[in-house]
Amino acid sequence: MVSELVWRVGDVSLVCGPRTLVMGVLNVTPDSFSDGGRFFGERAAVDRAIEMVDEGADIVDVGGESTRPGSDPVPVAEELRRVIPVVENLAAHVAAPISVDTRRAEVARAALAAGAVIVNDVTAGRDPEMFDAVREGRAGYVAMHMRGEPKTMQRAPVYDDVVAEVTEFLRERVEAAGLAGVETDRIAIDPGIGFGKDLEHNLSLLRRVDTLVALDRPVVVGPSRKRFIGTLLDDAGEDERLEGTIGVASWLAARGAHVVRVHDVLEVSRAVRVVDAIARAPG
Ligand code: HH2
Repeated sequence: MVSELVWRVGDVSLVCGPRTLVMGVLNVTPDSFSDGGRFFGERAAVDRAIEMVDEGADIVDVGGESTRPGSDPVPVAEELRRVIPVVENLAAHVAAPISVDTRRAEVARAALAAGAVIVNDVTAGRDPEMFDAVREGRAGYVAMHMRGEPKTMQRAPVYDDVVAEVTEFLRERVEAAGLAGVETDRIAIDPGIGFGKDLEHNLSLLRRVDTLVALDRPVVVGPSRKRFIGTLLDDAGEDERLEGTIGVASWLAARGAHVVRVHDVLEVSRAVRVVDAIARAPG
């Protein structure tokens, strides 16, 4: 059995625990590592979001800036231009809660005003205004761990004890957001698979995901099509990582993670439904 937590996002209460929730990735960027360019047009983005909800997405996560290793930051005006019309359109057409994947408070504020209810922040609040934006917008919040910056984060990252360090970082970020007035039941945590971590770091964090679950906040994990899966599968390309992604999502479902962030919503939803029936039923 997985303990039940309520994650408040806007006026919605997402029940985390009885089943694994699926966050569908919608990158409205020309350059994201696996789906860049595919959903860049507004119509294509809305169609894909509707499809993802039909496929089982509980949350749709819209991102306008790629944070893949080696990527350059996007000017804020460009990020706003990419994200806000899509969020507005989705808020009108999609029943699932909409999340905005941004590290900028300005983008978060505009997206919340346009109808998003979650801010997914890969920097866990490096923008000094971010916690204020989340509090004022009554948003749900994902605080993710990243070592360094996307441009350079994969240059030989070093930890003494990656699980302990990431856990302590996230614990401290929940506390910092709380001190800034963000209610604790609005905050989720994410170990940031692939963000300043090598293969062994990623595997350790996945192996010990129970350490994060023990922090009593919803745990979000984004393994989808990431490089570590390719590395484990004889350098499989991004379009050859579906089975590996399903494997990781199933592991996470069995170990009590609350939300998996994935591109392949249909396949992963179906896999975690089966795992949940085994791992999360009472008795
Ligand atoms: N991973 C990516 C982006 N945002 N957010 C959370 N909370 N957790 C993650 O693991 C995570 C994330 C990177 O993946 P993707 O969005 O597919 O690629 P890109 O950054 O190139 O757009």
